[in-house]
Amino acid sequence: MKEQLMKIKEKALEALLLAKDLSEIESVKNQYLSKKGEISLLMGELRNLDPSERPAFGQMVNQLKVEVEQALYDKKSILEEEALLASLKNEKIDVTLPGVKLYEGSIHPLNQVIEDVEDFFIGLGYEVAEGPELENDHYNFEMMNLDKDHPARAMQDTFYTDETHLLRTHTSPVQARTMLAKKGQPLRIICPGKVYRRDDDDPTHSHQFMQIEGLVIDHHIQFANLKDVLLKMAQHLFGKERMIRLRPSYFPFTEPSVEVDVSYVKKDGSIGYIEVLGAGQVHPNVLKMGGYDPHEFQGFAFGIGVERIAILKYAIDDIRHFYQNDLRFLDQFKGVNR
Ligand code: FA5
Repeated sequence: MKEQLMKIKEKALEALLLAKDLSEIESVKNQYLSKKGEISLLMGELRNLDPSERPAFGQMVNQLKVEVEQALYDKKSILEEEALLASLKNEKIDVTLPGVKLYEGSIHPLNQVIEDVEDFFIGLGYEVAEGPELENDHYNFEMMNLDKDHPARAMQDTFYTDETHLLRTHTSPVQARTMLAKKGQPLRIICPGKVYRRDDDDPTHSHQFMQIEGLVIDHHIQFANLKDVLLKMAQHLFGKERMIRLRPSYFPFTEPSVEVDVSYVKKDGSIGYIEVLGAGQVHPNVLKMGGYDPHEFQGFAFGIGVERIAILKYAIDDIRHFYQNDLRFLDQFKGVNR
Protein backbone atom coordinates (compact mmCIF):
# COMPACT_ATOMS: atom_id res chain seq x y z
CA MET A 1 0.00 0.00 0.00
CA LYS A 2 2.70 2.42 1.00
CA GLU A 3 4.44 1.72 -2.29
CA GLN A 4 1.25 2.46 -4.17
CA LEU A 5 1.05 5.82 -2.39
CA MET A 6 4.64 6.62 -3.21
CA LYS A 7 4.05 5.77 -6.87
CA ILE A 8 1.01 8.04 -7.06
CA LYS A 9 2.97 10.81 -5.39
CA GLU A 10 5.86 10.48 -7.84
CA LYS A 11 3.53 10.39 -10.85
CA ALA A 12 1.60 13.45 -9.66
CA LEU A 13 4.71 15.49 -8.86
CA GLU A 14 6.31 14.59 -12.18
CA ALA A 15 3.16 15.54 -14.09
CA LEU A 16 3.19 18.90 -12.28
CA LEU A 17 6.85 19.38 -13.04
CA LEU A 18 6.21 18.81 -16.73
CA ALA A 19 3.01 20.90 -16.88
CA LYS A 20 3.56 23.81 -19.32
CA ASP A 21 0.40 25.79 -18.80
CA LEU A 22 -2.61 26.28 -16.56
CA SER A 23 -4.79 23.83 -18.51
CA GLU A 24 -2.27 21.03 -17.88
CA ILE A 25 -2.30 21.89 -14.17
CA GLU A 26 -6.07 21.59 -14.29
CA SER A 27 -5.91 18.10 -15.77
CA VAL A 28 -3.41 17.00 -13.06
CA LYS A 29 -5.86 18.32 -10.51
CA ASN A 30 -8.70 16.33 -12.09
CA GLN A 31 -6.62 13.17 -12.32
CA TYR A 32 -5.50 13.15 -8.68
CA LEU A 33 -7.55 15.44 -6.51
CA SER A 34 -11.10 15.47 -7.97
CA LYS A 35 -13.86 13.36 -6.40
CA LYS A 36 -13.03 10.48 -8.67
CA GLY A 37 -9.30 11.27 -8.73
CA GLU A 38 -6.68 8.70 -7.82
CA ILE A 39 -6.05 10.07 -4.32
CA SER A 40 -9.74 10.28 -3.45
CA LEU A 41 -10.21 6.70 -4.63
CA LEU A 42 -7.47 5.58 -2.21
CA MET A 43 -9.76 6.59 0.64
CA GLY A 44 -12.25 4.02 -0.70
CA GLU A 45 -9.58 1.37 -0.10
CA LEU A 46 -9.85 1.98 3.65
CA ARG A 47 -12.73 -0.38 4.01
CA ASN A 48 -10.68 -3.30 2.53
CA LEU A 49 -8.01 -2.87 5.23
CA ASP A 50 -7.75 -4.40 8.61
CA PRO A 51 -9.34 -1.91 11.08
CA SER A 52 -6.05 -1.62 12.95
CA GLU A 53 -4.29 -0.36 9.81
CA ARG A 54 -6.96 2.10 8.83
CA PRO A 55 -5.90 5.20 10.92
CA ALA A 56 -2.28 5.06 9.75
CA PHE A 57 -3.35 4.58 6.12
CA GLY A 58 -5.87 7.39 6.32
CA GLN A 59 -3.18 9.66 7.71
CA MET A 60 -0.80 8.75 4.89
CA VAL A 61 -3.45 9.42 2.23
CA ASN A 62 -4.21 12.82 3.78
CA GLN A 63 -0.52 13.62 3.93
CA LEU A 64 -0.22 12.71 0.24
CA LYS A 65 -3.20 14.86 -0.62
CA VAL A 66 -1.71 17.87 1.20
CA GLU A 67 1.66 17.44 -0.52
CA VAL A 68 0.14 17.15 -4.01
CA GLU A 69 -2.15 20.16 -3.34
CA GLN A 70 0.82 22.23 -2.17
CA ALA A 71 2.89 21.24 -5.23
CA LEU A 72 -0.04 22.06 -7.48
CA TYR A 73 -0.50 25.45 -5.83
CA ASP A 74 3.21 26.26 -6.17
CA LYS A 75 3.37 25.29 -9.83
CA LYS A 76 0.18 27.20 -10.59
CA SER A 77 1.66 30.34 -9.00
CA ILE A 78 4.82 29.98 -11.10
CA LEU A 79 2.85 29.55 -14.34
CA GLU A 80 0.54 32.45 -13.53
CA GLU A 81 3.48 34.71 -12.89
CA GLU A 82 5.13 33.61 -16.14
CA ALA A 83 1.89 34.29 -18.06
CA LEU A 84 1.63 37.75 -16.49
CA LEU A 85 5.24 38.62 -17.37
CA ALA A 86 4.71 37.42 -20.95
CA SER A 87 1.59 39.53 -21.41
CA LEU A 88 3.29 42.58 -19.88
CA LYS A 89 6.13 42.09 -22.33
CA ASN A 90 3.70 41.91 -25.27
CA GLU A 91 1.69 44.93 -24.15
CA LYS A 92 4.69 47.06 -23.33
CA ILE A 93 4.11 50.70 -24.34
CA ASP A 94 6.88 52.53 -26.04
CA VAL A 95 6.61 55.92 -24.40
CA THR A 96 9.16 57.38 -26.79
CA LEU A 97 6.84 56.93 -29.82
CA PRO A 98 5.22 60.19 -31.01
CA GLY A 99 1.60 60.55 -29.76
CA VAL A 100 -1.51 60.73 -31.93
CA LYS A 101 -2.19 64.42 -32.52
CA LEU A 102 -5.89 65.28 -32.21
CA TYR A 103 -7.09 68.10 -34.48
CA GLU A 104 -8.27 70.97 -32.35
CA GLY A 105 -11.16 72.90 -33.89
CA SER A 106 -11.90 76.56 -33.27
CA ILE A 107 -14.88 78.86 -33.10
CA HIS A 108 -15.71 80.38 -36.49
CA PRO A 109 -14.56 84.03 -36.67
CA LEU A 110 -18.15 85.19 -37.35
CA ASN A 111 -19.36 83.39 -34.22
CA GLN A 112 -16.49 84.94 -32.27
CA VAL A 113 -17.72 88.40 -33.37
CA ILE A 114 -21.31 87.49 -32.44
CA GLU A 115 -20.26 86.23 -28.99
CA ASP A 116 -18.25 89.40 -28.43
CA VAL A 117 -21.17 91.66 -29.43
CA GLU A 118 -23.56 89.59 -27.30
CA ASP A 119 -21.27 89.92 -24.26
CA PHE A 120 -21.19 93.68 -24.74
CA PHE A 121 -24.97 94.09 -24.99
CA ILE A 122 -25.82 91.57 -22.27
CA GLY A 123 -23.59 93.74 -20.04
CA LEU A 124 -25.90 96.67 -20.87
CA GLY A 125 -29.00 94.67 -19.89
CA TYR A 126 -30.14 93.58 -23.37
CA GLU A 127 -31.83 90.20 -23.95
CA VAL A 128 -30.85 87.94 -26.84
CA ALA A 129 -33.86 87.18 -29.08
CA GLU A 130 -34.30 84.75 -31.98
CA GLY A 131 -36.47 84.53 -35.08
CA PRO A 132 -36.93 82.13 -38.03
CA GLU A 133 -34.73 82.30 -41.12
CA LEU A 134 -37.66 81.23 -43.30
CA GLU A 135 -39.83 84.25 -42.61
CA ASN A 136 -43.31 85.41 -43.43
CA ASP A 137 -43.49 88.34 -45.89
CA HIS A 138 -45.75 90.04 -43.35
CA TYR A 139 -43.00 90.28 -40.67
CA ASN A 140 -40.06 90.77 -43.04
CA PHE A 141 -41.69 93.68 -44.91
CA GLU A 142 -45.19 94.78 -43.93
CA MET A 143 -44.62 95.04 -40.18
CA MET A 144 -41.43 96.93 -41.09
CA ASN A 145 -43.52 99.56 -42.90
CA LEU A 146 -42.92 98.19 -46.41
CA ASP A 147 -46.22 97.54 -48.13
CA LYS A 148 -46.60 94.99 -50.92
CA ASP A 149 -45.74 97.53 -53.62
CA HIS A 150 -43.17 99.58 -51.64
CA PRO A 151 -40.25 100.44 -53.98
CA ALA A 152 -37.69 99.88 -51.19
CA ARG A 153 -38.47 96.15 -51.35
CA ALA A 154 -36.31 96.09 -54.47
CA MET A 155 -33.24 96.97 -52.33
CA GLN A 156 -33.66 93.65 -50.55
CA ASP A 157 -34.63 91.23 -53.29
CA THR A 158 -34.61 87.69 -51.95
CA PHE A 159 -35.48 84.00 -52.29
CA TYR A 160 -39.19 83.15 -51.99
CA THR A 161 -40.33 79.58 -51.25
CA ASP A 162 -44.00 80.39 -51.98
CA GLU A 163 -46.27 83.47 -52.26
CA THR A 164 -45.86 84.43 -48.60
CA HIS A 165 -42.64 82.81 -47.37
CA LEU A 166 -39.11 83.98 -48.03
CA LEU A 167 -35.58 83.67 -46.66
CA ARG A 168 -35.46 86.77 -44.46
CA THR A 169 -33.55 89.66 -46.01
CA HIS A 170 -32.58 91.18 -42.65
CA THR A 171 -32.98 90.44 -38.93
CA SER A 172 -35.47 93.32 -38.60
CA PRO A 173 -38.60 91.04 -38.60
CA VAL A 174 -37.44 89.98 -35.11
CA GLN A 175 -38.24 93.57 -34.06
CA ALA A 176 -41.90 93.00 -34.99
CA ARG A 177 -42.07 89.55 -33.40
CA THR A 178 -40.51 90.81 -30.15
CA MET A 179 -42.78 93.88 -29.94
CA LEU A 180 -45.88 91.70 -30.29
CA ALA A 181 -44.54 89.22 -27.70
CA LYS A 182 -43.71 92.00 -25.18
CA LYS A 183 -47.27 93.38 -25.45
CA GLY A 184 -46.45 97.06 -24.95
CA GLN A 185 -43.74 96.60 -22.29
CA PRO A 186 -40.38 98.47 -22.58
CA LEU A 187 -37.77 96.23 -24.18
CA ARG A 188 -34.14 96.03 -25.20
CA ILE A 189 -32.96 93.15 -27.36
CA ILE A 190 -30.33 92.07 -29.81
CA CYS A 191 -30.83 89.27 -32.32
CA PRO A 192 -27.97 87.67 -34.23
CA GLY A 193 -28.75 85.48 -37.25
CA LYS A 194 -28.37 84.61 -40.91
CA VAL A 195 -30.00 86.65 -43.66
CA TYR A 196 -30.25 86.16 -47.42
CA ARG A 197 -30.39 88.45 -50.45
CA ARG A 198 -30.16 88.06 -54.19
CA ASP A 199 -26.92 90.09 -54.11
CA ASP A 200 -24.04 89.20 -56.42
CA ASP A 201 -21.05 87.92 -54.46
CA ASP A 202 -17.98 90.19 -54.44
CA PRO A 203 -15.23 90.99 -51.86
CA THR A 204 -17.67 92.89 -49.59
CA HIS A 205 -21.04 91.32 -50.50
CA SER A 206 -22.42 87.83 -50.06
CA HIS A 207 -25.85 86.37 -50.93
CA GLN A 208 -25.91 84.92 -47.40
CA PHE A 209 -24.52 86.89 -44.51
CA MET A 210 -25.08 87.57 -40.80
CA GLN A 211 -26.66 90.51 -39.04
CA ILE A 212 -27.19 91.48 -35.43
CA GLU A 213 -30.41 93.40 -34.93
CA GLY A 214 -30.79 95.73 -31.98
CA LEU A 215 -34.01 97.26 -30.68
CA VAL A 216 -34.72 99.42 -27.65
CA ILE A 217 -38.20 100.73 -26.84
CA ASP A 218 -38.87 102.77 -23.77
CA HIS A 219 -40.04 106.18 -22.61
CA HIS A 220 -37.81 109.19 -23.37
CA ILE A 221 -35.52 107.44 -25.86
CA GLN A 222 -33.55 109.91 -27.97
CA PHE A 223 -31.29 109.70 -30.98
CA ALA A 224 -28.36 110.55 -28.65
CA ASN A 225 -28.94 107.22 -26.83
CA LEU A 226 -28.45 105.38 -30.12
CA LYS A 227 -25.27 107.29 -30.95
CA ASP A 228 -23.89 106.65 -27.46
CA VAL A 229 -24.43 102.89 -27.55
CA LEU A 230 -23.02 102.54 -31.09
CA LEU A 231 -19.85 104.49 -30.22
CA LYS A 232 -19.36 102.38 -27.09
CA MET A 233 -19.87 99.18 -29.11
CA ALA A 234 -17.34 100.27 -31.77
CA GLN A 235 -14.78 101.07 -29.08
CA HIS A 236 -15.45 97.76 -27.31
CA LEU A 237 -14.92 95.84 -30.57
CA PHE A 238 -12.07 97.79 -32.12
CA GLY A 239 -10.37 99.89 -29.42
CA LYS A 240 -10.82 103.21 -27.67
CA GLU A 241 -9.21 105.23 -30.46
CA ARG A 242 -12.00 104.35 -32.94
CA MET A 243 -14.58 106.91 -34.03
CA ILE A 244 -17.96 106.43 -35.69
CA ARG A 245 -19.44 108.49 -38.51
CA LEU A 246 -23.20 108.79 -39.09
CA ARG A 247 -24.42 109.45 -42.64
CA PRO A 248 -28.10 110.26 -43.36
CA SER A 249 -29.82 107.34 -45.02
CA TYR A 250 -33.23 105.85 -45.65
CA PHE A 251 -34.95 102.84 -44.14
CA PRO A 252 -38.76 102.65 -44.23
CA PHE A 253 -38.79 101.37 -40.62
CA THR A 254 -36.71 104.16 -39.01
CA GLU A 255 -36.97 107.94 -39.11
CA PRO A 256 -34.46 109.54 -39.10
CA SER A 257 -32.20 106.81 -40.49
CA VAL A 258 -28.41 106.60 -40.71
CA GLU A 259 -25.65 104.43 -42.07
CA VAL A 260 -22.90 104.06 -39.48
CA ASP A 261 -19.23 103.86 -40.48
CA VAL A 262 -16.29 102.97 -38.23
CA SER A 263 -12.90 104.63 -38.61
CA TYR A 264 -9.71 102.76 -39.49
CA VAL A 265 -6.16 103.71 -40.31
CA LYS A 266 -5.37 103.29 -44.00
CA LYS A 267 -2.05 101.93 -45.27
CA ASP A 268 -0.81 105.50 -45.98
CA GLY A 269 -1.62 106.53 -42.36
CA SER A 270 -4.73 108.58 -43.17
CA ILE A 271 -8.12 107.89 -41.55
CA GLY A 272 -10.79 106.04 -43.56
CA TYR A 273 -14.33 104.89 -42.69
CA ILE A 274 -16.10 101.59 -43.44
CA GLU A 275 -19.88 101.14 -43.28
CA VAL A 276 -20.81 98.46 -40.75
CA LEU A 277 -24.45 99.02 -39.91
CA GLY A 278 -27.75 100.75 -40.56
CA ALA A 279 -29.74 102.38 -37.74
CA GLY A 280 -32.33 104.96 -36.77
CA GLN A 281 -35.21 105.90 -34.52
CA VAL A 282 -38.10 103.46 -34.77
CA HIS A 283 -40.76 104.76 -37.19
CA PRO A 284 -44.11 105.60 -35.50
CA ASN A 285 -45.92 103.22 -37.89
CA VAL A 286 -43.68 100.34 -36.79
CA LEU A 287 -44.35 101.16 -33.13
CA LYS A 288 -48.10 101.27 -33.78
CA MET A 289 -48.15 97.95 -35.66
CA GLY A 290 -46.10 96.40 -32.81
CA GLY A 291 -48.65 97.54 -30.23
CA TYR A 292 -46.87 100.64 -28.84
CA ASP A 293 -48.35 104.13 -28.68
CA PRO A 294 -45.82 106.41 -30.47
CA HIS A 295 -46.89 109.34 -28.26
CA GLU A 296 -45.81 107.42 -25.19
CA PHE A 297 -42.92 105.32 -26.45
CA GLN A 298 -39.86 105.97 -28.57
CA GLY A 299 -37.22 103.57 -29.73
CA PHE A 300 -34.05 103.06 -31.68
CA ALA A 301 -32.94 100.14 -33.80
CA PHE A 302 -29.85 99.02 -35.66
CA GLY A 303 -28.74 96.19 -37.94
CA ILE A 304 -25.04 95.32 -37.79
CA GLY A 305 -23.29 93.47 -40.64
CA VAL A 306 -21.30 90.78 -38.79
CA GLU A 307 -18.95 90.04 -41.72
CA ARG A 308 -18.13 93.74 -42.04
CA ILE A 309 -17.14 93.85 -38.35
CA ALA A 310 -14.94 90.76 -38.78
CA ILE A 311 -13.38 92.19 -41.98
CA LEU A 312 -12.49 95.38 -40.15
CA LYS A 313 -11.34 93.67 -36.98
CA TYR A 314 -9.11 91.04 -38.59
CA ALA A 315 -8.11 92.93 -41.80
CA ILE A 316 -9.70 90.36 -44.13
CA ASP A 317 -9.64 91.16 -47.84
CA ASP A 318 -12.60 89.10 -49.07
CA ILE A 319 -15.95 88.23 -47.42
CA ARG A 320 -16.03 84.90 -49.31
CA HIS A 321 -13.25 83.49 -47.07
CA PHE A 322 -15.84 83.14 -44.30
CA TYR A 323 -17.88 80.65 -46.31
CA GLN A 324 -15.27 78.52 -48.07
CA ASN A 325 -14.34 76.37 -45.05
CA ASP A 326 -10.65 76.53 -45.87
CA LEU A 327 -8.86 75.38 -42.70
CA ARG A 328 -5.79 77.47 -43.61
CA PHE A 329 -8.04 80.53 -43.19
CA LEU A 330 -10.08 79.29 -40.20
CA ASP A 331 -7.05 78.03 -38.21
CA GLN A 332 -5.82 81.61 -37.90
CA PHE A 333 -8.70 82.39 -35.54
CA LYS A 334 -7.89 79.76 -32.92
CA GLY A 335 -8.25 81.36 -29.54
CA VAL A 336 -8.24 84.91 -30.94
CA ASN A 337 -10.89 86.11 -28.50
CA ARG A 338 -10.30 83.64 -25.69
C1 FA5 B 1 -30.67 96.57 -43.19
O1 FA5 B 1 -30.62 95.37 -43.47
C2 FA5 B 1 -31.53 97.10 -42.11
N1 FA5 B 1 -32.46 96.09 -41.70
C3 FA5 B 1 -30.68 97.56 -40.96
C4 FA5 B 1 -31.42 98.38 -39.98
C5 FA5 B 1 -31.94 97.77 -38.85
C6 FA5 B 1 -31.60 99.74 -40.17
C7 FA5 B 1 -32.65 98.49 -37.91
C8 FA5 B 1 -32.30 100.47 -39.25
C9 FA5 B 1 -32.82 99.87 -38.14
P1 FA5 B 1 -28.73 97.25 -44.82
O2 FA5 B 1 -29.31 96.65 -46.04
O3 FA5 B 1 -27.95 98.50 -44.97
O4 FA5 B 1 -29.84 97.50 -43.71
O5 FA5 B 1 -27.78 96.14 -44.13
C10 FA5 B 1 -27.22 96.35 -42.86
C11 FA5 B 1 -25.76 95.92 -42.86
O6 FA5 B 1 -25.66 94.59 -43.36
C12 FA5 B 1 -24.90 96.75 -43.80
O7 FA5 B 1 -24.44 97.94 -43.16
C13 FA5 B 1 -23.78 95.81 -44.09
O8 FA5 B 1 -22.85 95.82 -43.03
C14 FA5 B 1 -24.45 94.47 -44.09
N2 FA5 B 1 -24.76 93.99 -45.46
C15 FA5 B 1 -25.76 94.39 -46.29
N3 FA5 B 1 -25.75 93.69 -47.44
C16 FA5 B 1 -24.74 92.82 -47.34
C17 FA5 B 1 -24.21 91.78 -48.20
N4 FA5 B 1 -24.76 91.48 -49.36
N5 FA5 B 1 -23.14 91.08 -47.77
C18 FA5 B 1 -22.59 91.35 -46.56
N6 FA5 B 1 -23.03 92.26 -45.69
C19 FA5 B 1 -24.10 93.00 -46.07
